[in-house]
Amino acid sequence: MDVSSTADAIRSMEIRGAGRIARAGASALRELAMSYSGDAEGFAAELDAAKRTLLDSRPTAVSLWNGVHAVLRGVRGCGDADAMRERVIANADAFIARSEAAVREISRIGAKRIQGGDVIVTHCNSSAAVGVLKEAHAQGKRFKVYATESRPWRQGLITANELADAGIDVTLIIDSAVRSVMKRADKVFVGADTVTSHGALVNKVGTSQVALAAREARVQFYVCAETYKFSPMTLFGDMVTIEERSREEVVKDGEVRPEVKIFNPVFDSTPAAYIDAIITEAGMISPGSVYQVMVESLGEEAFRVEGD
Ligand code: RI2
Repeated sequence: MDVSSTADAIRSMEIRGAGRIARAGASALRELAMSYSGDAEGFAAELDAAKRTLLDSRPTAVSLWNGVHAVLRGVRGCGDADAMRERVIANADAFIARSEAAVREISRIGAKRIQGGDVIVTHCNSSAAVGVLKEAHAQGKRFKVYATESRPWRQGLITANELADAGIDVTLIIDSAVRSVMKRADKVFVGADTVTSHGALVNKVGTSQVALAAREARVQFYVCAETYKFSPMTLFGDMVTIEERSREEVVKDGEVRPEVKIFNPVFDSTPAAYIDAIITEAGMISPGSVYQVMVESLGEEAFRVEGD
């Protein structure tokens, strides 16, 4: 898929999930490199425009930003167009492989936190969190999962189907039932769109309510996040932009009077204090260790990008 169709598919959520959009961005840049036949200067300009198009598609998940910058790293210093092309392709392949390997490693590490008989809550649809649950089940552990519906896109149905396909005992609940089931829960596993340098989690709207209910019920709250979901920009005080989407996603035409305003934020922020641990491919870390792990795994170059 080329850059503009990839950006369209990300914007319309045909391609969704923080990890998936990052890999899709990387492979669109790879495709651009494969098909480009002009000189180095023209290539640099095209890559720059492609970067903007991809980053403008959805604003919140830093995975896309980190993925795009990982692919473009070092390309400008390559000299001619052929060397630049090779660099983009090698970077894209490395990023995609690293991203897929990270989900497998998170699944392996996270599965150790699950015990037979556990009652687990998850929110929305995270491939990292689902990976943990599927791995624990594959290891023979038997547990129950409550999956929230996750209005308005209802990604919870994807989660419920994925878990049911794997043979896991799963119950779908509406979002507002989360506090009712939390009383019988042992653990929460959710994914991440962005983790800030001070350990706060930006994830699907409603995650902070799940965390609040978990804290009240003294239920452990785990975040499953590849380290490329850690945001270097937050270290310099940048705020994470919370995407807002259209009213049509919440109500159909004619369902409410036109003067009724609709607020449809896609993500929310859960403070570090509500998080027991973040399960990454580099290990299970406390929210307070995000900065150190971020520097080690993203590399210092990730902090030196200008103009974004
Ligand atoms: P993985 C999703 O966002 C959800 O918020 C989910 O928790 C997060 O991405 C991470 O997903 P959306 O694209 O990368 O559905 O773990 O808005 O798959």
